[in-house]
Amino acid sequence: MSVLDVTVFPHDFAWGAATAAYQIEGGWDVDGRGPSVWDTFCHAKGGVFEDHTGDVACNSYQLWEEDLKCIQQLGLTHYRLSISWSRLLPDGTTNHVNPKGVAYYNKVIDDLIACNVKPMITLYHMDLPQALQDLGGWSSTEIADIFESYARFCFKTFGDRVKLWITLNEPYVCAKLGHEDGTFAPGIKDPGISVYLAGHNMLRAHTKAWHTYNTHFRPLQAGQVSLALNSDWAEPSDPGCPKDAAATERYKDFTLGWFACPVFCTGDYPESMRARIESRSLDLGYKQGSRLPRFSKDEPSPLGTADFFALNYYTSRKVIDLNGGSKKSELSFVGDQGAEGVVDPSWPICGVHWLAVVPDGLRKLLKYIKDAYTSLPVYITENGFSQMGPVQIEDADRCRFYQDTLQEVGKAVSQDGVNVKGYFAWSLLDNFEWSHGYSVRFGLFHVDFSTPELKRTSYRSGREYAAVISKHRSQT
Ligand code: GBH
Repeated sequence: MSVLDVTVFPHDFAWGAATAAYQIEGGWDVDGRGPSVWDTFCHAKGGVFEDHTGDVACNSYQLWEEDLKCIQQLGLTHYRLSISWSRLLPDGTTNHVNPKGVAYYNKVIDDLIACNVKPMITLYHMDLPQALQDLGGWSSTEIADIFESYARFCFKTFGDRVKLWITLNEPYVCAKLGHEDGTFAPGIKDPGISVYLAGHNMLRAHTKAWHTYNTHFRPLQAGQVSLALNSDWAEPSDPGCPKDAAATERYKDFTLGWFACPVFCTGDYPESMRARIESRSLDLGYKQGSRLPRFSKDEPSPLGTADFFALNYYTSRKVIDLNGGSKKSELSFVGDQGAEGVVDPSWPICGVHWLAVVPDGLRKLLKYIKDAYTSLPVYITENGFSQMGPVQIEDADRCRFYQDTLQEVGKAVSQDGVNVKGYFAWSLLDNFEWSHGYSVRFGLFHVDFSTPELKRTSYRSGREYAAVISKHRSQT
């Protein structure tokens, strides 16, 4: 990556890599861990490629020190990991704390700090304790207070050392894939209804956790809290077609705006979501009021409950208007959105089918976030490139991808004036890629899943990322 100009990045730029508990830890039933919805989803079979599970994954529960070596080889300044809620609190509530879970995350955090690496901790990355799913999960009103207690416990236990917190990872994915499409745990297929309820309760949960931090912990701990939002960049399929242009705005509202508008703009969902969902509920004869819940005046507003913007960006889409199509009469999220995102045939696909490589989409999205939502600092909390099929340790395509992407981030900083504070590559390691199991590899380090040692080996992209970081750190 020699051509990348690292001088455009601020001196205190966070150079990171990210992982998530269920995708790497394994140890699913050891040392008092309770099951999560992903254990249930995988063990039920049929939902994941070749019935792979996260039972062992990278075994980071036992091999943490191997992960730490990878982190050190990269020279990361920051490492983003998530806590397995049910490892810490086996039934999801603070009635039962698992001391071995506390000890594990204490060791991880202490080791990182001893190596001069700052932890960024995600409280929730898709793995709801099964005991809470049994009570209704994200569809239940009570979940917000239960999440708040969990967050409070984490702030109290780890917040003396952890200064960057993400409450929820990708509420869009959890709500839509988990409660509308049923392709992610908990595997609920309830089109057009549960998706909005789950999203709403996630926003309520995030809001309560942020307020708890703000009131009770920030004065002493002085950290920052946000939630990580995923979004594609989107442009009209036919730029001259007003219907596609309007569909593109709806696509952005239903993806990013759904969560960004309540938190960063108005305290409520985007106007386009309210209008569409309400009028379509009427048209389709849905009788139980609006499917899009309202924020209660008796609870704190989501507005202002983020100290920075955390963005997960992977890909871009061209958007076509769907209003005339078959979705018109269908009660569903996509029907409500009235728009469909498609891959431009000129974009290369890297590995997994949905990942069209569009590095300049990230620059455009960063500018859009600054113009439409907030001038708060932005952390890119995930971005990456996958491989499928035969392993290529000399992953030239991924090297080019990181070089191009970092160049675009540099332009967002130096030319568009976006206050980007950090970049986290997804992922530190090859890991359990949800419904694709181990068939899709996102790591900077290869993991040999065929032997129990689960040996980690740097890809060439890992070595090149390390070189970029070292060059930047030596200049500042
Ligand atoms: C992230 O989601 C996750 O946070 C992370 O855990 C994951 O490993 C990583 O991406 C790589 O996938 O199959 O057509 O329904 C990224 C956002 C949104 C991308 C849902 C895949 C599914 C497209 N994801 N999308 S499809």
